[in-house]
Amino acid sequence: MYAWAPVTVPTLPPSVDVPDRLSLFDTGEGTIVPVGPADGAARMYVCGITPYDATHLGHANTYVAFDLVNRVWRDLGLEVDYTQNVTDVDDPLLERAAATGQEWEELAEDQTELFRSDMEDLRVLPPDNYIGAVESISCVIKLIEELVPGGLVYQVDDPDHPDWYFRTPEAPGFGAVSHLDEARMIDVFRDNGGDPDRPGKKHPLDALVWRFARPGEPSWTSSLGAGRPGWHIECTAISLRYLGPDFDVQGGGSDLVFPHHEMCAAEAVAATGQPMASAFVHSGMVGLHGEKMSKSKGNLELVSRLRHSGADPMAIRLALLDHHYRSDWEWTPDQLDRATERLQHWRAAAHRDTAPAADRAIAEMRRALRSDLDAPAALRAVDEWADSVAVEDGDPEAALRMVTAVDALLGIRL
Ligand code: 5CA
Ligand code: ZN
Repeated sequence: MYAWAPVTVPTLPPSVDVPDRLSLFDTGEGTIVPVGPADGAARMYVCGITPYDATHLGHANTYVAFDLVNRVWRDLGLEVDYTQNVTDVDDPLLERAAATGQEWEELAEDQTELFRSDMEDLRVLPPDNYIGAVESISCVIKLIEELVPGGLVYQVDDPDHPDWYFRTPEAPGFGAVSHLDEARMIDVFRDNGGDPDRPGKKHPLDALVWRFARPGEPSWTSSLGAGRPGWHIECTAISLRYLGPDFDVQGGGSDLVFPHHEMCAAEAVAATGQPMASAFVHSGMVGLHGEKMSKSKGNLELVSRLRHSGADPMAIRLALLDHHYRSDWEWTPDQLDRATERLQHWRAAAHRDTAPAADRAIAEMRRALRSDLDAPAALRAVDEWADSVAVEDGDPEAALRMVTAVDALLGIRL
């Protein structure tokens, strides 16, 4: 499917004394590691939305975090090959459509369109491949078919619905993303759309890969029977098809560490003999009223609602960037007020005729972002520069250099 409008990223002159690679926290390794190649193209997959409700600030925070990864890589001179999926057929979407009487395809299309406009407002760079589950059905079927001869997928012992399952715990390295013990995995799986207690499965952690058609549900014919894909295999198939194995970053919010990313990783290694990705990177959870912001609970603040109430999208983006990407935090409206003031302060400084040299601040921004995406420290470097503009004169070009750097590295238009 089409993504959203491209965003131009200006190029900056190099800085001295800054790291020459991006490092991020890899959930699997439990430590900060260099990510992406030294040159050439970096490959990133980020788990996309399930389009049954509008983009909330939690989603926005996750996509803005990975947008910084994209921008830092580009600033390092790398090409970026970025794929994101849209889970445009899955249980929650079908349930919402059934509850509201809307066609599921129409619900998915409407919400995906709203997501695109939210991403455009926030100046998030579009993925190179924006891929729906529905348009990937043949790719999913092919991947499952490839797993059949090795006995890694089987049909559950249920004559009415002999759904196909993947033998997740058989995959080499299973557990290396989340490091949970089996009892905990089973509990988390149960709470996150899994079915560990289903009779007829060979192991509680086996993952549904092809669900036989049920009355009233959409289905596609295949050698496996008429049905639709399970969730994890969707991202495995799409990432393998568009990025190949062992890509640089598999990303998403920390709610996806287990089961989703662990199970995708297991399917990919079983299918290819290679790891799915070199690093598994997770953004923190944004909460509202003491709980994780979520469509299912309905405790949301929407990007589109803030926009309609007059918020500058750059202030929304700045409010998100003021939190380190790995921290869990709560949204409160005063954060938008603070970000709006900060933006005004930066804009006032950027539009002066002369300004103090920007090179030190730009180097500091790069240093902060390349070191596990420390966006709050990068923002502080811009604050200091903007503060100094009030007291120091200097170079007529400096303000323009800062505007360009804030655009390229932070995606904020001044
Ligand atoms: N379609 C699947 C991924 S394949 C899915 O999880 N969709 S989602 O719409 O529920 O979430 C979309 C993205 O936003 C995921 O990367 C998820 O980890 C992230 N996300 C969801 N809720 C939050 C939250 N409260 N804070 C931060 N990120 C969140
Ligand atoms: Zn996914």
